[in-house]
Amino acid sequence: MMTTNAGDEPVRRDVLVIGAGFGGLYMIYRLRELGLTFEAVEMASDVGGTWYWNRYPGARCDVVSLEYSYSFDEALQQEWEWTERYATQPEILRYANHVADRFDLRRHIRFNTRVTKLEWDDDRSRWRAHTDSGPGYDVKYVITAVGCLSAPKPPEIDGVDDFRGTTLFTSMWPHEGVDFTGKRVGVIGTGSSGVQSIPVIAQQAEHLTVFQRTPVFSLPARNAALDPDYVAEYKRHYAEYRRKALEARTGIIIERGLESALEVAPEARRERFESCWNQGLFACLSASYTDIMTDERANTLVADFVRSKIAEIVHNPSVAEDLMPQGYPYGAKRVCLDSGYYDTFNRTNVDLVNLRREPIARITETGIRTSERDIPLDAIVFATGFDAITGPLLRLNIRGRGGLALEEKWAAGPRTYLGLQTNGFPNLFTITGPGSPSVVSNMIVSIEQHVDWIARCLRDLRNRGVDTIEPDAAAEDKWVQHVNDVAAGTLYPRANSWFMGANVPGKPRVFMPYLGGVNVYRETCEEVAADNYRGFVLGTR
Ligand code: N01
Repeated sequence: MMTTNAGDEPVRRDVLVIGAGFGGLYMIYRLRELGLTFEAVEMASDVGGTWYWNRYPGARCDVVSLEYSYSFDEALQQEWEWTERYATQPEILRYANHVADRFDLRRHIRFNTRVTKLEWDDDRSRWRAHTDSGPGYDVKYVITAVGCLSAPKPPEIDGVDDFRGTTLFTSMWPHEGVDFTGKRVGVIGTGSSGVQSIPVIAQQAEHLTVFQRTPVFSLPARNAALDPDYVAEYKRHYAEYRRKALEARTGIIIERGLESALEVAPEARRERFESCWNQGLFACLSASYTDIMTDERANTLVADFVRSKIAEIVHNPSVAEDLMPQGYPYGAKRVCLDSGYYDTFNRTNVDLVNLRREPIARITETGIRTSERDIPLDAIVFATGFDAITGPLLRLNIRGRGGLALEEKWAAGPRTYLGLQTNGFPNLFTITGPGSPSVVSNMIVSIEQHVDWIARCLRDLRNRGVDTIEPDAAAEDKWVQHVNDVAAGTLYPRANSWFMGANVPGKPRVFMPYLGGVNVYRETCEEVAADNYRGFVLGTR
């Protein structure tokens, strides 16, 4: 039961969980089985994490609902009814709330509470957590479940505060919604959030101006209502589908090509690409042949195919040209799944501003000033992204052994062992941290795997009377090298993506997720645990 102490006395527990999104909720569920004392804190006023905050119009998942859901409870997966192939944000948030209620998780969570500092006390081998309201915590273990895309990036444009119209961020959308009827709206940013919100805003607004710096590759989602017979059949074989997802590289069931794109006849290749375009699965094209993400020539074939589709859909050739991504490999920036994105630019109430030709000079009281003109607006939507993966961790202000700051240790990029822990910061676990598959996988598959591993680890430590666990420096170095080597063997590092930290000025350019595959990664984690936590130092006081 969640309790808080009176006054400033820290609450003493075995474990503190930070975050009550999908990672935090499942961690709570597992911790309760272990019989450890614990509590969770969440900065929002309710559960759901990314799905609590990102309520912009058109927000939905781009992994199919039947796969983007927990597998840990058979009754839950049988009884929960998804209504669409790709669930909307409100439906996913209802699901998170349902899980919290069904398993009675809410009573372990202190809401509206942000962790402001975490300090390791070497003498006591415990963490002290400070919060922005109420007492802090004195705990043996900290488990961060803060997500990878939860620290919005400032827009880095002059004059944001001068604007007298409505300023909105996709990552912090008002709960009551926004009515754009009769309004002149500007959207800055064309990543997943922009690509999803632009078609919906265009339908409501009097006029929409899209400010695009880098065009993205986007595929039609082919979203539709789920057929009850299909769902019933799928659920009859749920265990098999879950197993297939675990065995897949991305934790998403997808048919992977076994040939090189360069070795097949152009007609057969075109057919394969067309089939992917029609399937509405974002990983389909990159998995269509073995070398799409490793050979520039193979990659260009896909990129040309998508560019040809843009040319087919968008009527105005110069707008189509502006929407075509150039200069970076297909898939190296996160591919989007859309519902009518390119078509939206055929509407008479939508304009595209190519910021490569006409950069934003500043935001004024009445709109956006580019290098060429003033564009008057009633509302500006910032779909400008996140300080991804490390941002949510670094803002916890973590101090490890000897007071070492995590930002200092990670000054040249994140360093972890298996993405689970970092040397010098004992008993601190990270769910879907840098160096794990995280954002290049089905997040829920990766979350379940990490939570299960951490729960098993905590049980083993208790049974063996171990007080501290942290990676051995050499094992960590080796893992970081491995993560870098795997990325270097692909085309991913060749784009200025948030995977690389390239969207945040001054952030080190390192490919942060592990690209070795969730299947291979899971086996590695299992082997490490079975081999007496190989590469970790287990300490007793
Ligand atoms: O953020 P982004 P996002 N001036 O970083 C532009 C997940 N997600 O919130 O590319 C002008 O992708 C920036 O331009 P550039 C998903 O993993 C999932 O859209 O830096 N433009 C870019 O166009 C996704 O990848 C779902 O040149 C500026 C855009 O803003 C991740 O979250 C839905 C700018 C930011 O795109 C992040 O997506 C939504 C500036 N100063 C999100 N600063 C689904 O499940 C930035 N930009 C479907």
